[in-house]
Amino acid sequence: MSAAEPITAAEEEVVVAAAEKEEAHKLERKWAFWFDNQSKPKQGAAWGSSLRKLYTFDTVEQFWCLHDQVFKPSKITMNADFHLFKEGVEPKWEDPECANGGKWTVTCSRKGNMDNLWLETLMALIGEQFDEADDICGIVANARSRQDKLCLWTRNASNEAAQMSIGRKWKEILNVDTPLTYSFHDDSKRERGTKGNRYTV
Ligand code: MGP
Repeated sequence: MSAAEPITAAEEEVVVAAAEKEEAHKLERKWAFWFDNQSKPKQGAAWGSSLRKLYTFDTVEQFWCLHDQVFKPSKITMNADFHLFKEGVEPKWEDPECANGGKWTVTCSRKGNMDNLWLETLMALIGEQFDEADDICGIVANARSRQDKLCLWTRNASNEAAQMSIGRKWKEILNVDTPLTYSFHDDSKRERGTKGNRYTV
């Protein structure tokens, strides 16, 4: 290509790709958005049969694009869940990374603060703001008639010091006055609706 000639479409593509590559801000790790629409469960369907991984990303730019266009928990239907999990970890108790874990829960409202608390948490996760980041699996937004909530899943429930550090940090990030409670997945497995709160911040 000489300076006098106009750039071809193919050349333009190469230039744009190079520019995008240069500008993209790589995250510390790869993340995935998931969605589970349980608003119309099929009779007899096992839990998780409607759980889907939607997108993975590893740059700041991809994150904002996905967040702006798709992922606002206030928009999801009753009984649906949104998730942001580390790539390679499935948002279920059965995943080996989650099997011995548990979750911190904060109550919120789709009509009120849910989108804001969700976004603050997402930025803290992808920005690696938690000291115990390796102990975190991901976050779930649950739209529920009795109470919307966000749950931060962690890996090693019995490590109280790690969970307390994560819980305190999350509360600071969320900037809420309500208590955050921690439950073990093992307790949730045993009986539906059992709160079994083990830690509180
Ligand atoms: P939920 O969706 O996490 O909470 O679990 P919800 O709807 O607020 O209800 P509560 O139990 O906290 O009051 C609802 C139910 O879905 C559980 O009781 C399980 O039966 C099932 N379930 C939820 N999760 C996250 C899993 C999972 O990871 N694996 C399996 N096998 N079942 C799950």
